[in-house]
Amino acid sequence: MKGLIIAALGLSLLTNLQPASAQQVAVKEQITLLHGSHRVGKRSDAAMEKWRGYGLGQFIHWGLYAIPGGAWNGKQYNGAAEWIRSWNGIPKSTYDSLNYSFNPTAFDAKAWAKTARQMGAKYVTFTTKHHDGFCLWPSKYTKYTVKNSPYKKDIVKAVVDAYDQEGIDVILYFSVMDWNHPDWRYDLKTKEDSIAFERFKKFTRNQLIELLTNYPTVKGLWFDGTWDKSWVKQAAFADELETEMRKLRPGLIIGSRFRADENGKRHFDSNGVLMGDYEQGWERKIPAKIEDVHGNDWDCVMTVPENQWGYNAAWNGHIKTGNELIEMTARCVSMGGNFVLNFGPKGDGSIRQEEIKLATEIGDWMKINQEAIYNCEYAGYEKQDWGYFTKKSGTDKIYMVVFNVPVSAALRIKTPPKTIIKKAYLLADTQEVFSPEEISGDEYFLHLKKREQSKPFVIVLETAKAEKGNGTKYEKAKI
Ligand code: FHN
Repeated sequence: MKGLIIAALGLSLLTNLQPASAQQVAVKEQITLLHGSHRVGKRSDAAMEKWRGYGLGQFIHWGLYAIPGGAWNGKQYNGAAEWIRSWNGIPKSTYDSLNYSFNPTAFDAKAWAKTARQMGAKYVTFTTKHHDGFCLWPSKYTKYTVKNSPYKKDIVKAVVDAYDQEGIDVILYFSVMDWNHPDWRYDLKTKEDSIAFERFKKFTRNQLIELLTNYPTVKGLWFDGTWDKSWVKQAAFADELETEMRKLRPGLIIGSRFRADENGKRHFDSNGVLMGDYEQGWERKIPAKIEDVHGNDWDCVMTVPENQWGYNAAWNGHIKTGNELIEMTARCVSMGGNFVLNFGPKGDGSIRQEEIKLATEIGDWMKINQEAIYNCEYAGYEKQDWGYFTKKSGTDKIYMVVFNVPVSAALRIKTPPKTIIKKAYLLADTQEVFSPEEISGDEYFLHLKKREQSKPFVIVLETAKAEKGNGTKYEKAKI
């Protein structure tokens, strides 16, 4: 069956005759798709459960673009540093020759992994190949790799080993779009384009199988550069390749950016069902409310400045602070997502001081408050202005991650029906307990003793289900 069938097809004809409630019965009928989503609802296996509990991750964008660091011959490029090759200010061939200067003498994968662990990251997404096509592993299928640079050594292996060692799961970033490959096309307009792209598809498949074979401990693949028409038209091929990869690595986690369905729909198929294991569309933005994630798994990837992923020596605009990034982490977890903070190491392989400082600030906070972030989920509590609720999965333990203390120093809580608060205390100091003051049925104030706070803090609520909540004293208004 082709095309979407809308049950209320004659709706527009009836619009003037029907009341609003009758118009709302318009229901989309499901259509049969050959290459749509393979599943409705969340994955429930151990690998995905673990992914769901990460809370905080690290993204690393590193490649040849780190050498110019956002500038060429003293001129600043206005876009994201990793896109500098697309700038007319540089001849493409000159950029492509940067592999002959790639010799990151300060690269130390173990130091990177230590920084990530100290920050509290539970997973890392690492760029094996960005849009420029340069491979940080010695791929057999192209000469444009680290093997043919002065550095020579396999960087992907060093990163995977170092992060494995620190107990941080690794996800490999892979850009399908490849500016360096002669057979890559943005669109397939001629027969020659199609012939070239067939070769490119084979190349892409070989590289992905190579990555999964060379680095068997990786937990997933993070795809990018999949928006061009050439790739969007490959629904059958990409579907088959996804199946092949999943067969090769059971438990492999793949987000919603890999493939389109046969109607060219990306992220969500023509029936509106998520493609892949989690929604990958939250780039530099966070859902405003729980309804926006439609019950799906998701993660948010975030830059420190506005839009710089690769190293840019001249960060400008607003630079996020440690507290802002902690807030984003809590906000994501409160809506069931993971927060992934990007790092763009320099051309020599070292991590810039600003990023080290942020990692330290986040890590210092996480050391005390991580219980409210790891293995936590949406709590089902009404959102309050002071911050975010998270809930330890599988328990009745609720965390209040407090960022804004009101002048009254009273934090409002509205519990879901039939919930009692048994105990409330500060996570950092369990001796500091609070007695919730009932202000209405199911609504309470927690009165803070100190009003001045320089850091976000966490209050734990030990709750339980009960026939009636604590809040029974207040009679509802009869209106
Ligand atoms: O174009 C890329 C960009 O350089 C960066 O890699 C981000 C990371 O999510 N992804 C693409 C834009 O969506």
